[in-house]
Amino acid sequence: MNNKKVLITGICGQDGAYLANFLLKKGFKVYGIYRRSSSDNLWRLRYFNIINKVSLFDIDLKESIEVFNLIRKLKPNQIYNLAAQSFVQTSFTNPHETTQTNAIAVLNLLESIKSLKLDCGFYQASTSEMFGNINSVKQGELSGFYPRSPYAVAKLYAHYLCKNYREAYNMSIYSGILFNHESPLRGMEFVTRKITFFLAQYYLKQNNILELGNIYSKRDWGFAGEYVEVMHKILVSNKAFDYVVGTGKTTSIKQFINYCLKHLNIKYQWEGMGINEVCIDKKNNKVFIRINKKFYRPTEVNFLKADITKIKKDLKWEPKVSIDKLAIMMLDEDLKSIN
Ligand code: NAP
Ligand code: G4F
Repeated sequence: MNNKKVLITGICGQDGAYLANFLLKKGFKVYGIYRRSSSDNLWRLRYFNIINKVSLFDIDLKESIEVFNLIRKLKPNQIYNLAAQSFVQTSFTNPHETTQTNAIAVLNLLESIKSLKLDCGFYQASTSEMFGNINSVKQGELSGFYPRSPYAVAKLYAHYLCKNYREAYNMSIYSGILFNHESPLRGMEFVTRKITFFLAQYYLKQNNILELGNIYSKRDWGFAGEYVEVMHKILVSNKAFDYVVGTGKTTSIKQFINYCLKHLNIKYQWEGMGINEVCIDKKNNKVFIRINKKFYRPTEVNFLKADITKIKKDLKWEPKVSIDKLAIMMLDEDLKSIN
């Protein structure tokens, strides 16, 4: 049993729950910041049966004094800053909240550690969204940034702030630039889970229509369960401060749907173009997927594909779960939960 203390912000989110479960198994004492809500937001901790194994603090990350007091009280050895307004679409409608949580709250966290002179490793959840539209075949640690949403702009501020505090004050701050990672615990608003949950329902009841936005954007999708282990690896390995984490493969939303349909053995046909594109169920000749432009973004990131040369070499890490396997994992869990 190690008695090291870790503090995870955003512990009730997808990554927070996977990371808490992983670190508990490693023997860490796990503390988490979450926001109490009238709707159930502890379901992911319940999924791993770890609610009673972690200590939870109901604090909004924007409340800098409360965050400071908690860090002063706990004196954690490691902090994983995973809390964020993480849905890109919402960042266009809610840019202030997004900026306060994703950028300014990070400043508050770093200032707390600095002023307390805490000997503490800090992990920042940076994102491939920061690359945005840089128009390169792959994106790695040395690529440029061209953020395309208030979400990505705020994350880029936090990313550079981490770099600056590390250099200016010699703090142990690490940034994982993670590409999209999904799981059965992914929020319903993100496109993979929106698709798997809908298709699982459709497979069982066949009575609904799925509406999507841009199905031609491409993402480098990996499995969240693997990626949280890398967060820890980056923080403890002490080799370099920034790492890109992804699979090195890219897939369109449409291809992801096709993987799902193949697994469910639904025979289908895509027809039409642009806003008029639809997917037809060959069994009954009915449209069950169509486009709705309300899901288009004002500015889109069309293409993401990670260059993982550095992490492979330094940390001997490679992803194991491919996107087609991930689609099956998510679908099977959704089928199980609906049944
Ligand atoms: P997630 O499921 O949305 O979890 C984020 C958590 O942060 C939620 O539990 C949310 O709680 C909490 N939170 C939001 N605002 C807060 C605030 N002001 N105070 C306290 N808690 C707050 O996101 P995720 O997929 O686990 O991602 C974890 C981190 O990695 C995020 O920073 C995200 O931006 C980053 N990231 C994710 C990916 C990915 O593909 N998953 C890729 C790159 C980077 P509420 O329920 O109360 O809102
Ligand atoms: O699933 P998404 O909402 O994820 P997005 O925007 O790539 O962001 C996720 O990954 C980032 C890492 O690159 C994280 F930083 C971020 O926190 C988050 O976890 O959308 C993926 C793609 C987009 O191109 C979007 O336009 O799917 C497209 N899409 C098409 N129809 C849709 C839909 N996205 C959503 N959410 N809903 C749709 O109906």
